[in-house]
Amino acid sequence: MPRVQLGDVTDDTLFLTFSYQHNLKLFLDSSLFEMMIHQLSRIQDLEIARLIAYVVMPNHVHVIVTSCVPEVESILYALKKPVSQKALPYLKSHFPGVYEKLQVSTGRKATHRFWLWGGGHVRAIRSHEEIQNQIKYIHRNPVRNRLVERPEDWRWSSFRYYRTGDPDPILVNRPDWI
Ligand code: NI
Repeated sequence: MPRVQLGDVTDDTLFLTFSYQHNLKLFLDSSLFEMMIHQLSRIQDLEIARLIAYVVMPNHVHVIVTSCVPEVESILYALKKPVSQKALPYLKSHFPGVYEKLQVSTGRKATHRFWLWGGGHVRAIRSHEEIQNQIKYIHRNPVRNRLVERPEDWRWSSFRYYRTGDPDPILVNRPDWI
């Protein structure tokens, strides 16, 4: 994972992307999406990071956060670990064929891995303009991937909050200059 130096004004703002094992579409029903959404809201409650925008896609997640901790790894860990702990048993019982595909062998031991190995992609966002562009990028992701026709039709993003102030499913920290 690239090291990101935190500390300057907008340097605390991070664009995080992480994918599921083998880039599979693992978010197969609303329970799985809700596990990720729940964890996004948890990192705010735990004051690990403040959410600015997010989208949960069937095979990856994009999040823009303002970090409240010095280590990016802590944010990623807090977001990913609890989700895989819940999602793996859920996939095992509801989608056993998919669960089987997640098996990886580490040395002699076979295990199942939910997240793509390697931590994901982390980038510091350096300007207001860039934050604005990345928020648009995130919100349009489901449209670009032809999942829905309009960004507001995708339930698992912060778009509706930006458009209407609707805090469901998560209240995010919309910068006041947007
Ligand atoms: Ni994407």
